[in-house]
Amino acid sequence: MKNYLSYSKEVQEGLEKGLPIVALESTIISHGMPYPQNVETAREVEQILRDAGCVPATIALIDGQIKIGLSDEELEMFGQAKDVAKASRRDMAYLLATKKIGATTVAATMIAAELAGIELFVTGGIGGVHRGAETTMDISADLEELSKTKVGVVCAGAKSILDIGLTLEYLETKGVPVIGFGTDELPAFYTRQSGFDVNFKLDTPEEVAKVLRAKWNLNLEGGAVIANPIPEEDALDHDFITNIIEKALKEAEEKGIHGKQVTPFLLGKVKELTDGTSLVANIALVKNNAKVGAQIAKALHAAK
Ligand code: PSU
Ligand code: MN
Repeated sequence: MKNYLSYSKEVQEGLEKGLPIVALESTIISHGMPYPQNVETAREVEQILRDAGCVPATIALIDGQIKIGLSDEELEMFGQAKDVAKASRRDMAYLLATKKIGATTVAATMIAAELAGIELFVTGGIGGVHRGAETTMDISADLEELSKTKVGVVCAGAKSILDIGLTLEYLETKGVPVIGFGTDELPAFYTRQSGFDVNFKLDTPEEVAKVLRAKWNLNLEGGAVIANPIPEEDALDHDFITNIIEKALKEAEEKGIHGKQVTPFLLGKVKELTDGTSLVANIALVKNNAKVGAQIAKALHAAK
């Protein structure tokens, strides 16, 4: 195992000093946002974590290695390169064995984080059950991973490009707790409301850390979704974004987009149709998640 893991200098030093480490994904950089905002956001999110006393570990696959922490040049490369594979659980072995470059999804980042002993991961949105999954069977591998890999995932809820109700049903079946950070209602990424309840509302990082610790002390495998709503001032209008998402979904269907292209296509389309306002909201919510995630990581670390 150790043969595949390669730590950045910063993460290595953080481990030696006993600092809390926070995992970050690279698919959001390579496939979730356009250049140069992707790299700018990645850098800012890392800095938010450092300023809060944590060590950022952006995870990616390079040259047969699972990188735990990227250099600035590597971040830039993931932001610019066009040939980066989107790497989920099923892609990892192939990409490592053939030494190709892979940007890790939520699922693959969780796997890498667990291997590296990192308990908390901050991102924007998780994958879920897609609308129409009853015929397409398009269900993100992120959900399965949440059921078996011991990492807490801070996100801004589930986007309504997904079927949020079915996503919650799937998570329930798989035993994955969905925690609302300061909210009873699951946020829907660009908006604070989804019309669906979370399982548990918790108001402080310490409470979240206690629940995660209890889960893992019980040897219950898997992680948890910690849903943190987008700040009020950055949220998009519900009807506006719903309308746009409908258009994006329709276009994806007409074009026959399927498999791993679905989520990147929809994100890109939504950005285009909103004239970039969805990107501004996306950046704001990821940074907000980093602020909350840093506090949870510290509380988890203190309670170890
Ligand atoms: N949602 C976002 N931005 C993203 C993703 C999801 O708002 O970048 C990425 C994450 O890496 C997530 C992946 O793990 O898309 C899910 O892809 P799929 O639906 O193909 O499993
Ligand atoms: Mn899919």
